[in-house]
Amino acid sequence: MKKRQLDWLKEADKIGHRLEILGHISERNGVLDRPPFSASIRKALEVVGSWMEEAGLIPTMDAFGNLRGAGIREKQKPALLIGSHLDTVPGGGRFDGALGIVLGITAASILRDRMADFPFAIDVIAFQEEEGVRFRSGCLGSRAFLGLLEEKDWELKDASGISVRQARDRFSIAGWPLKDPRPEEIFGYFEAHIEQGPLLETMGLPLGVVSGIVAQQRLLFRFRGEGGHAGCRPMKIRHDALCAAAAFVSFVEDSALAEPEAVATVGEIHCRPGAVNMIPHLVELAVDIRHPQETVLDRFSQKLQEKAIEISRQRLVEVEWQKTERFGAVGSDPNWQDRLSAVLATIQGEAPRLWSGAGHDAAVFGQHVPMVMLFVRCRGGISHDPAEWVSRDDIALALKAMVGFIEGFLPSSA
Ligand code: HGY
Ligand code: MN
Ligand code: MN
Repeated sequence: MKKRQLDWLKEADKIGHRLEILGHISERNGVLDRPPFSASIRKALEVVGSWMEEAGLIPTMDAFGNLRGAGIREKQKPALLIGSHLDTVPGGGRFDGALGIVLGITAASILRDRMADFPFAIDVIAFQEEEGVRFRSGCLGSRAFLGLLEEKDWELKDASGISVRQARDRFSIAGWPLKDPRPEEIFGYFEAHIEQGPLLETMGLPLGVVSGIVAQQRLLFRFRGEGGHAGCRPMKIRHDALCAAAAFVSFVEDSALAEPEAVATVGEIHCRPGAVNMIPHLVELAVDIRHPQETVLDRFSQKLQEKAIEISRQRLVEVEWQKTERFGAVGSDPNWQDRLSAVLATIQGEAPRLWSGAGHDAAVFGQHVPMVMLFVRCRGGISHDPAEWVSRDDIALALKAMVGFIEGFLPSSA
């Protein structure tokens, strides 16, 4: 079948327009905030579902609330899954997650009249939950898709005490059949995503091949001390939960600075009762730690837990914690890395291979099926911020790379 002459920049404009639309579908005006199982993600799924239909994909929702646009299949072929996530962090950018979904839909549309030539069908998936903000554990959507969620995951609760299961049970979308993904053969998983770091920009290159995704853990710590009047309680007899937590947070930072390639963040903290003239009696904080090697990360995690006990003993406060997430490091499929590198070499002359410090749904798939990610340069390496931005030219090149990667599986005769 003759290849259509493509105006990549025109396709990039359409993609940019769609990302603009999704960038305004949010729980709040003026800030992009699209949590899982929310009214805004329902709206976004409906919009993405209509784009899937325009591209000739058949949208279905699985029992978790992921939206799968199934490509045409003459006979039972495995599916090449192209996906990313539709949820966002609060105050995030419009490219994180959505770019990979809209690129996938566009690539499926471009290749739709050549589907018979491929050894697979092309399905595009929008995962309901990846960020791990609402329930403090990420990639719930892709883990559910692969049937990997455990009871403890379904029981994870958000800040208002709603569990994953309750949130899912209250969420449905009319119009699309609800069905669990059949344990059919998956040919592999491909995800295009912004780099969310500065490396490609520093190299002056638009695209990169992801060689692997770091190991990560998330832990929720609770320090319980004694409350009291800010004016009448002598310092010497206080058991201030926030001062204990502050000592712990400094230790987290110092430990990460001392451990090459480790990163650690305390991005969420809640202090009770939270009044200026009341001594804090309860502090809850969420810790995110990452490292390319799982064994190093486990040691690092153990060190933090031991420090929490030491601080609790010194300050006579109680401490408890729970591990809400634990991901091992995942390497991309070597052959798929080579395939994608060959495509990038034709587009930009070289194919840098980068480790991803960010977690992705690709890390879930990479433990079970061939997987590779395409990184796309983002201005200043900024992400998880409204200033997140990708140029029209780089979107065009990312689309070209995605289509080129998929076409690489065509029998040479086609
Ligand atoms: O946290 C992460 O790495 C991803 O953005 N969910
Ligand atoms: Mn992301
Ligand atoms: Mn993100």
